Amino acid sequence: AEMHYLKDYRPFDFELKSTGLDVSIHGTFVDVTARLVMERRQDGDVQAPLFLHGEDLEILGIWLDGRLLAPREFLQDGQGVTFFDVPVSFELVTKVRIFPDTNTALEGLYRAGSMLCTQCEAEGFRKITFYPDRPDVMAPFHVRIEADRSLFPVLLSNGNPVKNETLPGNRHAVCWEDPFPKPSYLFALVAGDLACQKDFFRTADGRDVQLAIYTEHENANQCEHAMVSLKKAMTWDEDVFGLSYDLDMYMIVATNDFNMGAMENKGLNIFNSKYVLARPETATDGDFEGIESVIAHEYFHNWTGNRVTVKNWFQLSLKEGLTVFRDQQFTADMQSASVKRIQDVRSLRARQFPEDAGPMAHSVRPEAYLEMNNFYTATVYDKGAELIRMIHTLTGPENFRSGMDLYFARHDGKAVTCEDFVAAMEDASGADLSLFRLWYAQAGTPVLHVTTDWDEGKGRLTLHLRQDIPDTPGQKNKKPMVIPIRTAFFSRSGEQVLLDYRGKKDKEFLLVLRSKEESFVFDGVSLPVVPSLLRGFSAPVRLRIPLNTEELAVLLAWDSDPFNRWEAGRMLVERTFRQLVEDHRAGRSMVVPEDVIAAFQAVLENADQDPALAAEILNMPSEGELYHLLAAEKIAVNPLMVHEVREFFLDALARPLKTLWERTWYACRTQGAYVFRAADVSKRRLKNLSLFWLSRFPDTGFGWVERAAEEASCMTDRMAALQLAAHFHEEGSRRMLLDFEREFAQDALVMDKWFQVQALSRRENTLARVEELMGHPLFSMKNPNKVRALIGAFASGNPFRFHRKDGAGYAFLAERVLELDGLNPQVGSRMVSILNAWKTFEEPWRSEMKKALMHIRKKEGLSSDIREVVDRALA
Ligand code: HT7
Ligand code: ZN
Repeated sequence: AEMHYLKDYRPFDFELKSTGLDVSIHGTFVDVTARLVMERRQDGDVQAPLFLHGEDLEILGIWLDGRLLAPREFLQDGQGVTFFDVPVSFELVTKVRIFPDTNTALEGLYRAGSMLCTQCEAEGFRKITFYPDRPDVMAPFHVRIEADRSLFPVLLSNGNPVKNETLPGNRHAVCWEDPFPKPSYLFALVAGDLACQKDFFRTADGRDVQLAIYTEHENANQCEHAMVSLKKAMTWDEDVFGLSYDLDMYMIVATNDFNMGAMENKGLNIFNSKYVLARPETATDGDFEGIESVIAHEYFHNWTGNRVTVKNWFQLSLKEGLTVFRDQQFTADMQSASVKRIQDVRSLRARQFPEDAGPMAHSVRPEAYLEMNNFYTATVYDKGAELIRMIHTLTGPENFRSGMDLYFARHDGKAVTCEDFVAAMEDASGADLSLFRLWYAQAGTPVLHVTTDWDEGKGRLTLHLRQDIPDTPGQKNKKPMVIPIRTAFFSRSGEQVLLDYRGKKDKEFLLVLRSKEESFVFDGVSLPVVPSLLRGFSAPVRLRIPLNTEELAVLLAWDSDPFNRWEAGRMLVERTFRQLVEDHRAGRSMVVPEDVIAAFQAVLENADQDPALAAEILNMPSEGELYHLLAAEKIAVNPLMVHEVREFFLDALARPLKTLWERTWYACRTQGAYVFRAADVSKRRLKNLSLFWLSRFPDTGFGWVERAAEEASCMTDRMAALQLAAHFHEEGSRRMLLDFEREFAQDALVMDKWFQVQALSRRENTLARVEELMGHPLFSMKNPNKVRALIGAFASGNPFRFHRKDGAGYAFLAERVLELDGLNPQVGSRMVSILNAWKTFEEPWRSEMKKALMHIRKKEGLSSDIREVVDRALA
């Protein structure tokens, strides 16, 4: 593999008129015949040779306009095949053999249990056949699949089925036609013995669309929630964006072997079964939420991604940022908007901010990549969604909708760029987004410094704003960005006050910072006020504003923006934590101030007003989140110290609130059958948060966990209790874990949870237990869900036990990464990224992490996926 640069982008010199695929499935191999009708583009390089991508393909024959080519008539290398002499218009037929059974990378065509399925994004189609495997080459597809009828009764591809054939030797074939021209990354094929759940959806203009969810037979009864979610998503996209589905069939296939969450192949989504299968006895509220949002995300791609696709992979955020924004809005409408926003921002800070501050930092529209699979990142997805959200804020909802309409009117059926999207928004809204475009090009999280000046005599308040954008690898001295800042003010007694800004009286303002520094002046401020800035997290920046405990307590209790209530709680916790860290380092005794405790006590006392929000506010930052907090302030992370200080802080907060937590636990017990609905979800969250706090008390803690486990009647409650039990002594958890294992040994997804709770245990011997569990008959390094459940959960979800001072956690991870390098580099690369933050740690952790990275780098023939990450981490 070689580096790819955005600046080198050139359109393809040929036009692909149509693609015909004939896929013949046999015992250990699959033969793929591709029929490509092509024409040289007159506006291109008329001398250019024809290059088709192709990797790991065994050539059986190549025909140009019906003539079998001799091997000297083309040139094959590791990347593909080149033809130096092709006519202006021609038909090229290639026949190749591939081996899905040995494809452990799960990219291209691979075996997943008893079925065969594909994953082509980003550059996997080239492992199926020779092809211009780039998203700006689109064609209508005609696909014929042939296989043994008993082993593979179900044969699926994109579009509509047009023909069935019965063949000799118990074989059969099905033909599929996809009338919408598409790039190769949206191709899909599935063959297997699958159960099918059917339903239908009537579109706004009265067409009936057949909906079908395919699973293994034993899971056929677990698709209802996915089906309901799909219909909700279809309705929502019609209501909110006026977008209807376009084919006669919408199919979803669930597989246990999948590298990511799901894939939006045209008309035939392929899903990690984790995001399809659910019932109350086996799935948690989190699982139900995940399914609803991923089903919606993939469905929304039909317009933002498929009908309008990307010109090249540098534009990935064009479809991903926009589709994440759409799925976020959908979930906000279906569930609780404030909780959704809080959770998304929390995840942005935990995943994207560190990425933006680390060795893999890249802009939302990256400039270069070695391995495209490494750029399916929090930056492209989640920061990309924040950019769309800022455009939404800057233009307003109606203009945003007009911008979307214009975007589709201009670009339907085309492969376009992020710039095309911004231009459509600009043209439809009349807003000037010229400076805003920098967000797509500049990496790094801006720091927004705010100071206030109150002239009591004049009744005038001035906000001084300044932005600093940190240097990132390859980018220095950046230009100021456009930062939309939703702003309001509160009196000390919690009233939102009416102020005068540029002659206009209002209770909320949208301030837009466009330069490095700017001051905003408000009049009519006769009493002291508390500013509430960046409401709803209106820009992905780090806000630095000196508010004292009293002011934060006002916002925590009274802010009319639920997000900023939560944010005030966070600021309070973070400030207290930093103070405790300083005390700890200076050898002073640590004290949690009474007014901090009182502020949180008030939240708990009033929890019944908004249980969902209270649960978010009272859910304290994890150790991992605290590492990031320190790293952002350039304080080297000492995992032992973070653990000790956090435990001290939690104890100090738990003690005075004990009876309140007991009351809350009882008050949140729900009666009746499990229903996945917002009100019940938030009660269960608050109940299980109570249990978390109650479990901390040394003498009574385990009793609470046992009681909760006994009366748990849905998986949400069972997992909450089991996770807490797993932190206790061997005797405490062994019995529960054994019972759980016996009950669910047959259910792969539930067993993932079983592996995960043990990997997340705070017990001292967790690393040894994780190593032991690798030998469990149900564990497999070849299954990404298992790797994530055990190794991923341990290394990224259990920082205290992973970051051992002796480096044993890192050495363990390094060996797993080397193993994955030979099996599944995509998953291996995600695992090794956990070490990217090594420079933010204190010694000896820092050197031990570096040592693990160097050990990995020593391996010869390292995959491009892992090499790119390791090289950048060590650069
Ligand atoms: N667009 C899909 C991305 C995806 C993917 C990328 C690389 C390797 C495997 C993959 N599986 C799915 C998923 C999405 O964003 O909807
Ligand atoms: Zn997506």
